[in-house]
Amino acid sequence: MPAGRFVPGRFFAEQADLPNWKNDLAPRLSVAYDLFGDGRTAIKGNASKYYAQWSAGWAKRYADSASSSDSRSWFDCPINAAGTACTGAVLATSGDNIAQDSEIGPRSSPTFGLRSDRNPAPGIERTYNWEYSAAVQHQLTSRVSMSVAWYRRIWKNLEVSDRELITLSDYTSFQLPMPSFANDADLVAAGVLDPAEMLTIYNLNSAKRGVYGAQIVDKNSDDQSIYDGIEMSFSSRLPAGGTLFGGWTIQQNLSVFCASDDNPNGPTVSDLFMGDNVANGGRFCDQRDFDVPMTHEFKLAGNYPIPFGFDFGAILQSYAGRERVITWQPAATSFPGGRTNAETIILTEPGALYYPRYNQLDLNLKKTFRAGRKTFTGQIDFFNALNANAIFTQNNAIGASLGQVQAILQGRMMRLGFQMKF
Ligand SMILES: [Ca+2]
Ligand SMILES: [Ca+2]
Repeated sequence: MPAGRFVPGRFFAEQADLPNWKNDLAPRLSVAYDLFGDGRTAIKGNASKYYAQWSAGWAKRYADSASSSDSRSWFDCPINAAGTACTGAVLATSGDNIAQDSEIGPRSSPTFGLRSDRNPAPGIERTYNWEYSAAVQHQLTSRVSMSVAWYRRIWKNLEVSDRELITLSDYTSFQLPMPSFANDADLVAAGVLDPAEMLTIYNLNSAKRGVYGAQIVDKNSDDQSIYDGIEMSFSSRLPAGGTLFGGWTIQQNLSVFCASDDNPNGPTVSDLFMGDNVANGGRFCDQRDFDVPMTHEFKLAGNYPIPFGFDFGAILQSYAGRERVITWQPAATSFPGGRTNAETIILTEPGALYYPRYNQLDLNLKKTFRAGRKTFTGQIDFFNALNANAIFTQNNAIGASLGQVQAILQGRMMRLGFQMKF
């Protein structure tokens, strides 16, 4: 590419084997067996391997050609060295609505236009998971069947970005008291944080400041993400053409993200299940060491024909609230000797705090009628018919906005539908 106004000419050589994943065979094995030979009881088993799905994103992380943006100040006048105001000199180019080079402030980042110093480790393998399941299905009567299923999913070869020039020994610890969370009544009432606790915080030694962003290598690690679930359900055909279905799911996902030695504060990262905040390193990195409860989810759904050709349907769902992870960024002034990096500290233990359980009832009424070869269906739905208002997310960062509600269950909503088939 030829030179532009702000950058010199560019040439990017081919980067081969990015990635070079060989033999990515993903076996899927399933069995089903008719236990008594009468077609009424089936046992099923499954073991399947799934690789992380990537398109161009993986290669893009390491591509030599990178795009970046920069903000420059421009006042249509000769700019001072700091790039904050006019120098006071008035030239013929001042006020001409053209941004001459002498009018543009300095670039804001010394790494502008450069790719990040991040590379894959030689021989890095693709992240995958194994999923196992076992199920029993049984037909109780001619109208009712039930099933019990167990699921387990384990991730392997998880990638960790290692700052190779940074280890835990590059940090110095100090203590700070638990910050005030008195402005969040829910959090106070939950009693999961000890207002008297002294927290150990780590500050990166300032000599390492310059290399914190350098020599980042993505490696396979022993980190784990383990999901277990049990699902019980029944389905039945009611007399007169109705159906009824019910399910109960008990599940738990545990993250074990302890491989990183880059930050003993345990910064937040998304888990591989719901994307909730979990610790990457630090004292909460192994969720198996904490009392993380199983969560329960219930569903009941049915539909039933009622007089005048109407069909009535209802779905009742009950979900456990997601985990609430309270974080804190200690002020720069509280770091002895000056803060090197801003640090986000997770305050709540894994499994300690959850949003409230929420229930949702959806109703619908449907009528189908025919005229000649055409079929018409009219339908009215009420989503969240009870207008429940459960809290989905709150501000979880210590500060003036802690506890502020950010999202709730969508309010009651009616939908009218009409369908014609011909
Ligand atoms: Ca100008
Ligand atoms: Ca490291």
